[in-house]
Amino acid sequence: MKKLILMGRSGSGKTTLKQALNREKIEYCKTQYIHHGSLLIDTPGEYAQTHHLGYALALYAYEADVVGLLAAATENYTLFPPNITCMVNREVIGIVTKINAPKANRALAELWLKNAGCRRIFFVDSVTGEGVEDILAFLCTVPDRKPQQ
Ligand SMILES: Nc1nc2c(ncn2[C@@H]2O[C@H](COP(=O)(O)OP(=O)(O)OP(=O)(O)O)[C@@H](O)[C@H]2O)c(=O)[nH]1
Ligand SMILES: [Mg+2]
Repeated sequence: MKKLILMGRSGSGKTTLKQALNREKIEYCKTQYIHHGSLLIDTPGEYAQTHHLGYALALYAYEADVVGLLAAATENYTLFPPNITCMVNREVIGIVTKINAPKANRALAELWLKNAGCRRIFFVDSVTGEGVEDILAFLCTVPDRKPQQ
């Protein structure tokens, strides 16, 4: 499977999504440092929220096959500037979390992620599990490669 690194502000749902993808018990646990697992890399939101730590995230992306930018459907502004995806040379997907929360605005979060440069967007509720299989199926796909001559 492809390894996914999760990035986004604190509270956007990175750890909860990690637990859902790993089929672990869903429980709140503040991320204090980067967790590097076999399928997923979970990062603290403060890395995305602090200018100089953002460069560390860009470097850490090399450890993964795919970068996941998270935006909760409840967020009222975005951290991601336009075309931020060009900072990394990995495929970048957008993940909208908390899609069933009261006052969730999926469309706005999707727009922010597309504006950041994500072409493919997933929609999840990590607590109910909705949409989690779609991400797992994507991580299982092997990119088409031309046979070597
Ligand atoms: N309903 C719902 N709640 C969610 C979802 N994702 C996260 N939450 C809740 O949002 C809160 C914060 O989630 P975390 O997964 O800890 O957020 P995080 O991005 O890992 O935050 P940091 O570790 O601080 O960077 C928790 O109380 C979760 O239960 C979701 O998809 N749906
Ligand atoms: Mg966390």
